[in-house]
Amino acid sequence: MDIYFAGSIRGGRDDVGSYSILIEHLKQFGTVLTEHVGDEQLLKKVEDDKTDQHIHDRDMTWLLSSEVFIAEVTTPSLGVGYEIGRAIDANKRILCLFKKQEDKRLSAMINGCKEITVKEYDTIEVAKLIIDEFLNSV
Ligand code: 6IA
Repeated sequence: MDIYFAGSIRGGRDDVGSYSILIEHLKQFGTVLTEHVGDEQLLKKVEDDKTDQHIHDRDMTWLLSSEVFIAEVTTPSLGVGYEIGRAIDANKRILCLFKKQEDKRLSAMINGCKEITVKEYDTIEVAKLIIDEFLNSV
């Protein structure tokens, strides 16, 4: 199974540790096409040879070819929001994971969209269980 995992990059890397753990967990179900999202060094790696257009077009090819789309949406990201919209258009199965916090609420445009399975989690172990349940039902 090809899995597209989305998480904030230029939107902020506060949750990169969670992305990395979730990507490792996802690997038992198939191929994660976007492993770089969990790379703590990504922003230090200057992708000099790659223009933003190259990144966009490459990611869209991966997204459209994937079987499931999973996003960690706690850190708001324009790119992740855009990818979710494209995944809906492409009729992908979509899971969005949001870490419960007192001072933050998920966008109504994600939380209120019936094409998306939105799940809140408190610990990373709970997030893994949510993923297991979602992927076992695909
Ligand atoms: O707006 P954001 O940068 O937060 O968008 C993050 C989302 O867009 C991720 O889910 C990725 O799938 C995709 N994305 C954005 N930038 C990149 C990237 N390099 N490489 C791969 N996917 C990306 C950006 C250049 C990097 C050196 C900063």
